[in-house]
Amino acid sequence: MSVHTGITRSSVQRNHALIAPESHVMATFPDWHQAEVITLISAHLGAHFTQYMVQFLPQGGHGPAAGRNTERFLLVLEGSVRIEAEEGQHDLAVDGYAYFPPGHHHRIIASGRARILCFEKHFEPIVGLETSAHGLRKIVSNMNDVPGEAFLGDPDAILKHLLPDEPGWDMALNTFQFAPGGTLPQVEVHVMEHGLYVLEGQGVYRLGDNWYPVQKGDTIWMAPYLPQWFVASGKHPTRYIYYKDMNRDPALRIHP
Ligand code: UGY
Ligand code: MN
Repeated sequence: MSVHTGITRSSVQRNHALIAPESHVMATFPDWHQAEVITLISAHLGAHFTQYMVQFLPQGGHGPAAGRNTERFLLVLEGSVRIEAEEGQHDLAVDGYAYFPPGHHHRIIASGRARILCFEKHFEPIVGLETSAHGLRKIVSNMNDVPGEAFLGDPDAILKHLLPDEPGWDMALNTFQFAPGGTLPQVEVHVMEHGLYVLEGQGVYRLGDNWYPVQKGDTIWMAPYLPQWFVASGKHPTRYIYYKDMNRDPALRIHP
C-alpha cells in the first residue's frame, strides 16, 4: 500500500467547503440497507440543508423516505433505482431525478450497484399558509428532458430549472452547463445558500477570497453571502447541479 502524502484539494472553512472525492468517508445508516452513505453537507457544517450520496452495494439495497417535514430531491449518478411511491413505481436511470414533498411516502430500491445524490431541506411554509396550499407535488423526470436557457443571454452558460419556479416552493435544484472558457457573469454575493456537485468537466471556483481548481465529483458548500464566481476550463463542457433556497423573506425566517 502506498504512503499517503497528506495532500488534498478538500478545504473546510467557516463559510464554504470543497470536498473532493478523495476525502469521502462512508457511513452506514440504520434505515439504508446494503448501502453506504456519505454526508457531504449538513447542519454540522453550518448549512441549513443536507446533501449526501448513497452508494448501493452490488447485491442491491433500499432506503426510506425523508424525515418528517423534510422535502427530498434525488438524482441518479450511476446505475438505476426504482422508486416505490404512494401512487405507483418509477424506474430512474442516470440523469433521472425525483422530488418528494414533505411527508410523501416512498422507498428507494436498487437491484444492483447504484449511486444517488440527495438534497433534503426542512420545508418552510409561507407564514399562515398550510403546507398543502403551497402547490408542492411529486416530480419524476430526467435532466436531459428539461429545456435549458442562456443565462442572462450568454449561450456559454446554460441554466436548467429542474423543479417548478413557483412561489410556494422553497428550494430550487438547477444545473449549469458551461462551454470551455464560460464564466458566471458576475461575482455573486447573495443571501441564498448553495450545495453544488460537479457532474462533469473542470474549472476554477472562486469562494470568498480563495480560488479552487474543481472537477467532476467535487462537492461545494457556499454559505449565505459567500462571494462566488466560476470559470470553466478543459476542452469539454462543464456541468454542475446546485441547490438554492428561494422564495422566502429572510427577515421573516429570522423573526417569525
Ligand atoms: O443561482 C445562482 O445563484 C447561481 N448563479 N450561483 C452559482 O452558480 N454559484
Ligand atoms: Mn449563486
